[in-house]
Parts: sequence; C-alpha cells; structure tokens
Amino acid sequence: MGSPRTTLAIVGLIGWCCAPARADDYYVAPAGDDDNPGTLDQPFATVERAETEASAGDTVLIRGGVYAFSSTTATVGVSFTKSGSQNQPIRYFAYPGETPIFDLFELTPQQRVTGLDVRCNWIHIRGLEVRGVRQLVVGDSWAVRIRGDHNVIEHLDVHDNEAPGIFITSGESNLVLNCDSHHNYDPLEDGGNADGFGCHSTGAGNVLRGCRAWENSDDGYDFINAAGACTVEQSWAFRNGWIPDTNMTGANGAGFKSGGYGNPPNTPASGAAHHVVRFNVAFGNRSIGFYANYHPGAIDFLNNTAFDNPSNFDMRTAGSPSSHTLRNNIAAGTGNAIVSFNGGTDDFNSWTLPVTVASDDFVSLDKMQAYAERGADGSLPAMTLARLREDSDLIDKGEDLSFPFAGSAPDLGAFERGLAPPVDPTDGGVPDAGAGTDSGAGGAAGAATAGAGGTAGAAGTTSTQPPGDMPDAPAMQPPSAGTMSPPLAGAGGAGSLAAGNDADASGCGCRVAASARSSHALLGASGVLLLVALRRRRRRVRMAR
Ligand SMILES: [Ca+2]
Ligand SMILES: [Ca+2]
Ligand SMILES: [Ca+2]
Repeated sequence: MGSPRTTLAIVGLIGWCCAPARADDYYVAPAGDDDNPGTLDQPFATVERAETEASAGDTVLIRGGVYAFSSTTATVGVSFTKSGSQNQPIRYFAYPGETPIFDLFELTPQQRVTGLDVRCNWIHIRGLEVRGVRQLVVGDSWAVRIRGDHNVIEHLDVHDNEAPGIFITSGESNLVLNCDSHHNYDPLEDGGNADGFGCHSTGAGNVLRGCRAWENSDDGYDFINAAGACTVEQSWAFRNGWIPDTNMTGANGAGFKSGGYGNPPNTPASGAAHHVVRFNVAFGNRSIGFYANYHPGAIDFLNNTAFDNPSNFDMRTAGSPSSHTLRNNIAAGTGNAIVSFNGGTDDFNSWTLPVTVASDDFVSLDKMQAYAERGADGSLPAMTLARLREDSDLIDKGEDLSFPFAGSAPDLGAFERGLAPPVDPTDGGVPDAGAGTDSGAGGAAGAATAGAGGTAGAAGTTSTQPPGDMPDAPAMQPPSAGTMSPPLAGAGGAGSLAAGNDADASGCGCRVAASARSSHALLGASGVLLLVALRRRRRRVRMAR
C-alpha cells in the first residue's frame, strides 16, 4: 500500500485522465480574421477555420451580419466535414440574439452549388439564414444539403435560393427542427425541383419537425425516392407550387409529397419505406395538401389538417392497392376532401365521421397568421389559425392513437384543444447530441403534459391566445391499422400531376412534371429570361435591405 501522498497522486491522476475534455467556445464574425485565435474579442472570419479548431463538445458561436461568399470556381459555401460524437456534438450556433446571414449569391461557378454541405455526423447547426444559392447549370443546386448521420439542423431560415431548401440526400437519424424554407425556385428546371424540404435518403430515422415551407416553386416537403423511412410532424406547408410571389404556375405544388418512387414505382430492393406524416397543416397549395404520390406500401397520415387545397388528400396509387393509414385528419374549406383512395385504412377522419366541417369549427382561418415570426427559441409562432373552437364537433372525435390528448378522446386535426404546450425543444425534446433519440425524449415530455389534463384549456376562447399547442413528438409508434373502411371513390380532382419523379436520392437525373414544363413553354424563352432577371433584381433589392 502506498503512502497517502501516493494515493492522492493516483487519485489525482485518475481524475485528470478521466475528466471530460473541457468544452471550448470559438467565435466567428464577418469582420474577423482567420489568423486570429478565434476568441470573442479576436474572432475568426470563417466557419471552416473554426471547424479546424473545434473538437467534439465544442461550440462555434457565429456573430450576426452577412457572410458573403464570392467565387467563380468554388462550388460550396461552407463544407462541414468534422464529426462530433454522441452526446458531444460540435455546435455551430448563432451568437445569442444575432442572425448570421450566409449569402451565396456571388458564388458563381458553372457548376452545381451547395450553400451549406453537411458531410459529417453529430453536429448541430442553429440559427443561421441561408440565401441566394444560384442555379447556373441544369441539375440541382442545394441551399442546405445533409449527407451524414445524427445531425441536428435547427432554426434555419433558408430562402430565395435557386435550389431546394433543406435536403437530406443521404444519412440517417438527422433532425431538421424549427426551420423555415421559402421563396426557393430553380429557374433552369422551371421550378420543378425547388422543394422547401426533402428527405431522399436510403438511411432511416430522419425527422422534420416544427418546420414551415411556403412560396416554393415545387413542393413544400418531398419524400420521393427515399428508401429510408422519413417522418414529418408538427410542420406547415402553404402556397407552394407557384413561382414565388406570383400566381404563375411553378411545378407540382403539393404541400406534403409523402413518398413515391415514380409511376410505375421503381421500388427499392429494400421495399417501400413506411413514412409518417402527422400533426401537420397544409393550406392553399397549388394542387394538393397531402399526397401519396403513387407510393406502394404504407404511409401513415395522422392528425393532419388540410384546407383550401384543390385536393386536400390525394392517395393515388399506380394501380395496386396501397396500405396507407388515414386517421384523425381534417379536410376543410375548398377542394376535395380525399381523392383516389385505393386500399388501406380511412376512418376517424372528418370525411368519414358524422360531423360537419365549416368555418365555425375554427377559431380563425386567417392565413396570414402562418407567416408570423417564430419565437426567439425558434418555435413556431403561436396562432389561432386552424385551431378548433370549444364548441366544434370535431373535438374528441378522433381515435386514440397513443398520443397525448385532452378531454375524452383526441381531437381531429393537427391541434389538440386543451393540451399544454410542448416542452421547449431546446431543453427538453431534443438533446444537443443529435437526433438519434430525440423522439423518445419528446414523447416522455408529451405524456407528462397530457397528465396535466386541461390546464392549458383554461386559456378559454379568446381569439388572441392559442387554445393549446401541438403535442410533442410521441415516443411510441402509432398502433397498426385496424378495421378497414370502405374506400372512398376517387373524385378526380387535380389530375395534372406527373409522376413527380423530380428529386432523386443523388439529387440528379431529375425530371419535371410535364404540366409544369408545358406551362413554362407558353412563356417562351425570352419570358423565362425576363422572369429570371426580374427575380434576381428583386432578390438584390431584398438583400440590400
Ligand atoms: Ca418535389
Ligand atoms: Ca362542425
Ligand atoms: Ca380532445
């Protein structure tokens, strides 16, 4: 046995060797210098310089201001290549209270451009604005491209790109949280590939949550050609399918294109993915709210609210019956409730129940609410749009799908009246370490709030306070489909969509809907050029502000 002094020394040595590495902070600022040490007072100029210093567990704090990228040869704005680790991600966060703007407009190689390229695992990006990615050759550019695992992309504002907004092209278990993607339009493909969000990976477990997509020329969300299962929840899609800020036809115009492999389907060898679409809102999209896009196999459409889309739910198949599950959904306003249902489960929906759907079911149908600013933490704006009134007959009419609810049963639609707001996702539902286990954590929080019952219901019926909020992500899978309802007859509706094979996993070989092409053909080449010139000028003006 050694002396006390020796023992202490050994303990000290153990303590030293096993203590977690100290997490460091690095700073980046528009007026910084990459020769600086990266401190608050002497920040770096570029995120990539900070990345060379950062290790797992470290945080890079990015000051507000414009980071303008300019090159005729570089094809990527920021390439993230260094991985963090589980529970110790590398964080790239906006400095608190500030907005770093990544402006890619002067990145003009005669090649495809990527604004932010995430090629690593276990990183967490938060609070950035990404704009101006150009399309200079045919084929997709990308505003934000994800091709790694277990990354969290949070509170990004991705807009005015000639490209899809946030695309997961490979990788698994990524979480896209509280992001906005809007005014994206790819002129060289007639708008046919600029979706707000895409999940097109062979990897499973990718989740989009708390997002908004609007004024994108193609779709709001698109899961086409994803061999891995994707989930989109608590997210909104509105006014997609037009050339942004115009009433000129863009491309497909679905709010949530929830799967598919073309028509006829080119189904992956692993089988059709089982996607989940729940607690979402789609309104005013050019053609469809929620779209199955010929998907073989099963998609779960649960507790969604669609209104004022030409077809609110379109379940078209390529011939063979599908096995989708539609439950607890609302179709309201103008447009067909559901078209082309062909196999699966369709019950406990507003169109299958003995209920009436009218404007007096809702606290508000003022669509402008959906454009409101997010909370400082990135949460969706509180709104009364599409929330049910206390006396609506759509309340407590849903089937218990094992999600938290208030009252005697779940309500129909995306918002459960009387349910307490979800736990702040930044300290409860989402671990900083990545997306891998986030839904489990969220589910636990949700269950706790459900236990509290109608506390939030006390909010009453004033029109300025939301009567409740969306449930957090449930931990459990929805129960499997139960009894089948008689399929509804397809009502036709907006039948102009092509197969929609417009975004493949590699982001290339993309075809545009024939209808979109033909509509632009009417414009003529000079019209398109004029349009592009106008948009670019408008963008410059917007950015100069
Ligand atoms: Ca699309
Ligand atoms: Ca009613
Ligand atoms: Ca209820």
